[in-house]
Amino acid sequence: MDGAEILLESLKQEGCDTLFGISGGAILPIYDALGKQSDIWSILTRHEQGAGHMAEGYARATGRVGLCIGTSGPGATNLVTAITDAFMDSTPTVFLSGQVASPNIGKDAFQECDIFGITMPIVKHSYMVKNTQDIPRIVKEAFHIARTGRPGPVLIDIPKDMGEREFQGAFEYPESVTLRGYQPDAPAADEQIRAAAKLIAEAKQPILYVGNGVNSVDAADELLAFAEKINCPVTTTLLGRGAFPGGHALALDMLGMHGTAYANWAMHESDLIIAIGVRFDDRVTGNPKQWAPNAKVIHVDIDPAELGKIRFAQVPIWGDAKSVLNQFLEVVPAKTHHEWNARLDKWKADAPLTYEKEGKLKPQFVLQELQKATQGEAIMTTDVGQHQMFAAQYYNPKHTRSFITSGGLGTMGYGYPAALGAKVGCLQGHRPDTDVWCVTGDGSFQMNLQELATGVLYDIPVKIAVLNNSSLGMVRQWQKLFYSKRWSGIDLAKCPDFAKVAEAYSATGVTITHEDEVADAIREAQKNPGTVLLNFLTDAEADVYPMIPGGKSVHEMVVDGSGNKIPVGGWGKTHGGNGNVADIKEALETATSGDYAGEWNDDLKAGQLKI
Ligand SMILES: Cc1ncc(C[n+]2csc(CCOP(=O)(O)OP(=O)(O)O)c2C)c(N)n1
Repeated sequence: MDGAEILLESLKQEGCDTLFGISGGAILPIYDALGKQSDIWSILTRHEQGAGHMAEGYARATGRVGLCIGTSGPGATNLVTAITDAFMDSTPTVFLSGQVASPNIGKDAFQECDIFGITMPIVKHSYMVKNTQDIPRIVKEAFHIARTGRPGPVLIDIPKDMGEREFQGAFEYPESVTLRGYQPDAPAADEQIRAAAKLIAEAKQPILYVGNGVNSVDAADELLAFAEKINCPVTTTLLGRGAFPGGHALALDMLGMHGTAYANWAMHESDLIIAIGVRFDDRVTGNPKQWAPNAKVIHVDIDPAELGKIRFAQVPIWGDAKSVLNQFLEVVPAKTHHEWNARLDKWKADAPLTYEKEGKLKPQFVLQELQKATQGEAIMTTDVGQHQMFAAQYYNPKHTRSFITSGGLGTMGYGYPAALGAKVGCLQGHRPDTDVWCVTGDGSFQMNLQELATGVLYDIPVKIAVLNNSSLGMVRQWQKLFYSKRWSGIDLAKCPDFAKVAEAYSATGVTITHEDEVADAIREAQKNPGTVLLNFLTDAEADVYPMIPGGKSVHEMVVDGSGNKIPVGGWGKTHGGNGNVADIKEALETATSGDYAGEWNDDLKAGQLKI
């Protein structure tokens, strides 16, 4: 066998069924071997970044390790965004990069670049193959590292001659891995579990704050059982969507910058935060000094570096969410919190998500219709921007691994390739018959729309909803709120006609301008067996609310941009106010003075921003 055949045999031993990538000079030996086999589905993408996000989407939807390949030099550097994205969102992935032949390394050879060095800060681990016979061990270790502990990307850089060189010995794939100093799955200490149980028993206003760590170990069932056992409300991060069923009586939905008012208020009022698989991200905490001031913290995380990183935890627990939740279920007695939950129910009723209904087609309305049509059964991927936040707010995935978005890096161009990867995972039998929708913006979609060719060529039927507001909407919203509407670099009015673009790639494209066309368009797309792009021409003035400005606290939350809904009798009361408009205006005035002066725009100061 030559090195390339050894590599493919090793990948098969790992159970790989799909690889996304683009060929090139240095990786030719591996593509040559790929062409001679049919066990691994080799999907040729149109850009290496697309391939990387497909591997991520595949991994996030299935829980398996996503596999991606690119050639040396520009092929490898095109992978860098996807590798960073996988690193930030702890997505189990292996990236194979071609490298120039060993004798040429360090000589500025054609398409040489030090991808090993470039990616050093953004991988969980990396390898450069120096001996063909090392390939099975390297592959075994790479997959083990990618999927265990806090998952993440692993790079294997393969010089061209390593793929070509013959190896005379018998192929042997290691059965197990032992890596000195790497013991990622230590069981949580019993004393910590007992200490947590004590805090839970004492708490009167607890809240479960859960994130990707729950989805990534498929611990949604355990979370549901535990939340119900201790009668504790649950709020999820952006990447935690799907970890807890939307619509459940204990669901507070997403928290943070664009989270629900009731989730943020509940967090502020809580006396105990049970944080599971979350990292107290700044989009959640805003100003960490003012965040949840009265709460003790139990923090469960598979990565000990996260414990106490942002917020001191009275009980830090090093362990994976599934095992720790099972330990909690054994040890923690059942409880009720009637008074606390009744208060939260009132807040939910007083301050639901809402939006201005008048005028042009609203993106929120499209999401509501998508929710109705799919019943939360579909996998939804998103890009980055306002549409991402609307999707997180209005789409309630029924299942774990069903809301796939770029959270940490916030990568525009992620959504459609990630959707293709997720759908490939479904087609490969890991989640058969699951529909995949990509909700994207007109800016984001243009960053990787070339992958329509991949979707159509390989018959990967993803449905795409472009919420087309002819602008970089999220940037526009910030310029509206914080830069006195000095529009700069946001106008996408010269967008192509996306429906025609879809047709140019032999997909189906439809443009929708009115509310009454939305439901039918979605239904038709669901019935269509191929790739469908729905180009929704939406209102550019529809902004994302609630909003807690970056670095600020819940006191500065703008509840509703439309002026339709003020949380009367709501949270303001608990803070000595009367919960009415004046109360909220006062909060906004605080936001425009002192430390915050100059950050809110003139409209807001003049009281013209409707609240
Ligand atoms: C690759 C990349 N470049 C720039 C940004 C900064 N950014 C964040 S949101 C956004 C606008 C997104 O516009 P669009 O995709 O049209 O979505 P919308 O906000 O209009 O829904 C930009 C430019 C980013 N997140 N990613």
